Amino acid sequence: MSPLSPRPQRLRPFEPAVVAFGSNLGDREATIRAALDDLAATPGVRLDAVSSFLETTAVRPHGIDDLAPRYLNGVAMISTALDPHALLAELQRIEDEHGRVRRERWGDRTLDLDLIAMAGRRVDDDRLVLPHPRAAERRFVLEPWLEVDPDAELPGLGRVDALLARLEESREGRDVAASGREADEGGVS
Ligand code: A4P
Ligand code: MG
Repeated sequence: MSPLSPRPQRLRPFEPAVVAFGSNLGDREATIRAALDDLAATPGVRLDAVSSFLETTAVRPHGIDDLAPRYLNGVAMISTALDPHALLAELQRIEDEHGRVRRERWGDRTLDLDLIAMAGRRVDDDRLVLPHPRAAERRFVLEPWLEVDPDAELPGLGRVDALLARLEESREGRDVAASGREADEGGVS
């Protein structure tokens, strides 16, 4: 006997997640806009809000690099029925489709999509660390996140407004110590 209706499925509830985006090669704004469209079109993903795009100085493993192409950075709030690893795989697929080449750590890129947090989940394995281990130190993540969610919290680390204030304080301290060196827009890494 053939079933009259589709087989029953257990549907996963949608969970909120935060995706940070960055680009410092090519037509940065066009790439980010196309990537956000791709994200919104991904099955199991809803795009809820997008921050404005910030222009920031590149952060390299050795520090701020004023000579590197500048980034456009921002944050997208999504809801997703995907599990964290499946979502990461979709983010990496979108990066690849927009010409992302992985040559060096923190190297220039057409598109970077990082999963910053997903509800209160903690993950720590070879492929994924959640919350993103460097998010709390990066102004280019915290500032746009706060813009779209003034009550945002980084699981285990506290409110994003407090983390951003702490970052600004330490930055001011560093700027005084460096006696007038221009402030970094890219945060500390
Ligand atoms: N991975 C683990 N956890 C995560 C996560 N939560 N989200 C793994 C995304 N990926 C995660 O990433 C390397 C590996 O991290 C992935 O294979 C994934 O399994 P990648 O995107 O290939 O390389 P990456 O981005 O160069 O490395 P990394 O260490 O993730 O760098 P970040 O922290 O993303 O920093 N300066 C400015 N101004 N703006 C920027 O956006 N971005 C970076 C990259 C450096 N400097 C920047 C900016
Ligand atoms: Mg990345």
